[in-house]
Amino acid sequence: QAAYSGVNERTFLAIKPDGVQRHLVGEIVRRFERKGFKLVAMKLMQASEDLLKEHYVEHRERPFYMRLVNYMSSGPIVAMVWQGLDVVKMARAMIGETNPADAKPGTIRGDFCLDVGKNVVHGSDSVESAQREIALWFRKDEMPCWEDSTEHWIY
Ligand code: ABT
Ligand code: MG
Repeated sequence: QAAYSGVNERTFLAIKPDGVQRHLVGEIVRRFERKGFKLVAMKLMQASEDLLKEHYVEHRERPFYMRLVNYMSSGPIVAMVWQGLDVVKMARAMIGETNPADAKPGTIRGDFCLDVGKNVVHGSDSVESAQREIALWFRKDEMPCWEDSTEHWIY
């Protein structure tokens, strides 16, 4: 797995089943596009229980682990990879706090949800998590190469 940094930093984002059901896909994708990040990969998929258990392996001892896996497998997810300067940290800032009650207005969770157990979107919490999650969710041939011609206006 290549190490990405600087303007090539990558993160894994996912629109959770509630986000898809509530027709928030366009709204969420739009925010990351307008910010200036580059879309590297995207697929609508039904995640398997095994994949979700692995994705949330850090929480396996927590009481909410199986509820979380069930929720995440309750409908299709939009799995995505986005790229750009500090994208891991900036995407987390755009997503907002885990608990929507603490998420500031203007963030995705601050604007679109109420419940910590249905918080619309996932973002990797570190560059290391991002690398692990991208490798878990995407094959290399699902990330086509393309030049973003606006990049010289962004950096
Ligand atoms: P994710 O982006 O889904 O990983 O959320 P985030 O990193 O903001 O928060 P963490 B701590 O990783 O929570 C993962 C999911 O677990 C849910 N959760 C968390 C609970 O339901 N109860 C809790 O007490 C905690 C700490 C919220 C997250 N997913 N959802 N929805
Ligand atoms: Mg997390």
